[in-house]
Amino acid sequence: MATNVRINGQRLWDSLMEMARIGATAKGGVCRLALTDLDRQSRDLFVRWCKEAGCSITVDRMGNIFARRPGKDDSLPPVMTGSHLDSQPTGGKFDGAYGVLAGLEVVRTLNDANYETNAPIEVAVWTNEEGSRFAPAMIASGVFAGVFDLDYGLGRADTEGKTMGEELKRIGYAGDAEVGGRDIGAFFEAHIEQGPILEAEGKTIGVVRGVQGIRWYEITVTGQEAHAGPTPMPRRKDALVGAARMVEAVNRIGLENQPDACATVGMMQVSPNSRNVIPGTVFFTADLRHPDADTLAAMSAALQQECETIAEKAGLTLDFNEIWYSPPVGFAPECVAAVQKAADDLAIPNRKIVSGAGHDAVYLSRVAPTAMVFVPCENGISHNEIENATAEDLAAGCDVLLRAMVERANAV
Ligand code: HGY
Ligand code: MN
Ligand code: MN
Repeated sequence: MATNVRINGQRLWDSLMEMARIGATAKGGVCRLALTDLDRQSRDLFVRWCKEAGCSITVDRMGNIFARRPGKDDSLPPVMTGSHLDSQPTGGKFDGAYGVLAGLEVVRTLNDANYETNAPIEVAVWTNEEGSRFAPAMIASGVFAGVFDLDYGLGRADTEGKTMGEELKRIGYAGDAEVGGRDIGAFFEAHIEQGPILEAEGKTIGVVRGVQGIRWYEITVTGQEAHAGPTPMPRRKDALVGAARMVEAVNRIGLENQPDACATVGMMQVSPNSRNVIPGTVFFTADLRHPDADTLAAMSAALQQECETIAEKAGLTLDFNEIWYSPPVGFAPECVAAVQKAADDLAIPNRKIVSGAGHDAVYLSRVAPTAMVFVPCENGISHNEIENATAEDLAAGCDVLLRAMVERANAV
């Protein structure tokens, strides 16, 4: 492909802004939870755009969407890119949508250049990457990679008991294509960094060489509901006081494993949640992360031990469940090299980086040579409605994605 071919940055930006109108929030972000009507609307828009770009569309049984642009030899495994369109409840307009629409922009640019790659190109939308409405995260790419079986994936329910299978049917994206089990030549995902490193160092491109490990927990603490007035302090079995000590332990374990550990409690439900009743039951989640598997395992053991000790001392019962483990992954050297070469050839300031966030690329890396392209986001803020990125950085990342994909699609 001619070295002067560039993606159309304005077209990419306009597509992002149009997509951001679906589920737009007052503070400039998006709320587009997986498999809601807003998710359906975003999927419909993507599918329409891809058909307009001449792609064929396949939807599999987990609702993953694949827009395919033929190559010279359609029997070759496709070079794939993509990300997700579902968002956090107070999410940003770039998390996920950038990777999907950067993939579409690659297709549009190849069309403009009338350029045909050897291998076909596919742009994917992975269902429920965020893990916000349905846990765990990255579940549909996980089924695609054989990490979770299909029934487990379709059976995952939200807090109202609605399952992914039911919701996929309801929004019309319960496809009939088998999930995974096919060869993929390479997978690339473009994404905002969602952290502060690239911006702080003045780098436009992150050449992502891997993703840190993640462990998720669901923890229930049970004490005894009682009257907030007549119940003497020494007689109380206060589930919220116990849970509060456990939340402090989560944070402390994160701080004790610096500089790389992360530890977060993001959800908490207190029952009966009445101001003059001693809480009898508290449910909360914990999210531990570290690039090193052994350290992450040690953090996990320490958390379980601390929770058990806190519960025993306070006369509470504890239900401690690890519901998800995503081990640290290293990406394929040939794909990382393709991203590195593209950034260098375009003379774009870049650095190698390990992703703090999970991405569908984590699971794709089990079934295809994989790498990611990061671009900075303002103040490193994401999973927040103020999430922002510049059109220039987003275009630069898409140009790198284009070149890396074309290199791999012609390498066969
Ligand atoms: O949790 C994550 O890292 C991703 O945003 N789902
Ligand atoms: Mn994301
Ligand atoms: Mn996210």
